[in-house]
Amino acid sequence: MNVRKNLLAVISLAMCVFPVMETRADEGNSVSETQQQRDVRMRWWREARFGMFIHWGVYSVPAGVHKGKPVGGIGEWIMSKGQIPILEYEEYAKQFNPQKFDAETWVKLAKGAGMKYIVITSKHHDGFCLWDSKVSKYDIMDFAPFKRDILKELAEACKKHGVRLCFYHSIMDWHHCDAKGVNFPKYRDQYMIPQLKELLTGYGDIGVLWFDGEWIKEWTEPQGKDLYKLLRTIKPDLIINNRVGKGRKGMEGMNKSPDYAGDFGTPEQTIPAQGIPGVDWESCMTMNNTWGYKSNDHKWKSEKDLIHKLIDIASKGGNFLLNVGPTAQGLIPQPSVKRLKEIGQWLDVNGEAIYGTTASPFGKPAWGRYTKKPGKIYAHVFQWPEETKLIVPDTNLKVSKAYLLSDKKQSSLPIQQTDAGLVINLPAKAPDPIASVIVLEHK
Ligand code: FHN
Repeated sequence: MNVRKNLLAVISLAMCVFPVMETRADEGNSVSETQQQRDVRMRWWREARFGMFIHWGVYSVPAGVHKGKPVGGIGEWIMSKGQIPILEYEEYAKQFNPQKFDAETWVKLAKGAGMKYIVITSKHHDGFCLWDSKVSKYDIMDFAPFKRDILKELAEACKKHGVRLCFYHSIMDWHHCDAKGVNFPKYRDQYMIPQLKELLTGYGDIGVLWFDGEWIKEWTEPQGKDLYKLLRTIKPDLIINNRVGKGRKGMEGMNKSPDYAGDFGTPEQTIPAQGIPGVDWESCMTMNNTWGYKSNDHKWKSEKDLIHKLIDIASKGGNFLLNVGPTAQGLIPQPSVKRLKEIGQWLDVNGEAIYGTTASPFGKPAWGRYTKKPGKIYAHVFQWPEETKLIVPDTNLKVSKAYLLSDKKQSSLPIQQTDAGLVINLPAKAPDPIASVIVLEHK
């Protein structure tokens, strides 16, 4: 036992003396762009509106249970919440062998759900890397029995199916011995930045780098700004979230300062009541109560709730990043699959009213939400009015035609302009019990 422990200690020590790659966080040139250039860079992301978040790693092995006892909190925090020492946690890494992982199945599931991009945890707080990192032995090729580069396989499947691949990356690292205290700059320059360069240069056309774990005291806004500049210098069209700096708070200030670190705000497990006017933003959310897989978390949000959340977010001008937490075998849990398929069916019919839309021109009506595109307003009706008349209280709107988006023939619904606004006469029954969309064409 002692021999084994000593060996593990040697391996852990070796983790700290990896080849030195001299890169400083502040070596990048400043990134300046016009509003028009920024709009071009952000375009695909703004149009996408819906993406898949994947939290996957070693934590899916214990799946919320350590030494036979359930550990409280979210699954990917088990190392911290369960106070599992590094060497003991590494044992889980050695068991991470997801034989049922099939990148194409995941990508097809995301695509079928109407998701346009995938953000996967390249490295979460536990420090384990899902790709073949040249500066780490604590990765899927060197430390786990699986010996397949998960990110490479996903990159290929995403390319094949036209889904944009993006990487989540944790600045905080519970495994690396330099990631804390005075040695942090060494971890940053010789480990974290070289790893980010690997991710940006070896895995195709990466859409977003999605940072997290930025709250540690070692990480500061100036470092975030420097890192932002460096990454945009390597890949000018890259989109980076606000957690590259300390931007999680005060998101209203984003996009207003030219050198603010980050391109979009990241409300978590919440939808801002009024959106975040003037700021690009994306709400990330779990389908149950955990990000990383937990065998004992069965508190699933309903399909209806998730579809309403997607519409609510789009009506406020945001994106929805909806999470799945695959198992240690590499399977996306069945309750997630079921929900994704149903969302996909709704989007098959109503996607026009979500993708490429912008925020509601008339706030939030009692019966549902609005989204819009040039010349069109989409009324998403959650509660079909019993009197079968829908009132759009904007008397100035010159609507030329109203029809149900689910109606392939686009048969006109009778409309009247009244003092109370535009009245649309609806059929007796809602075409969709979750949300029916009425298109209002206007001048
Ligand atoms: O601590 C993480 C958590 O595990 C999860 O990754 C979420 C996703 O946004 N972010 C952090 C908490 O803000």
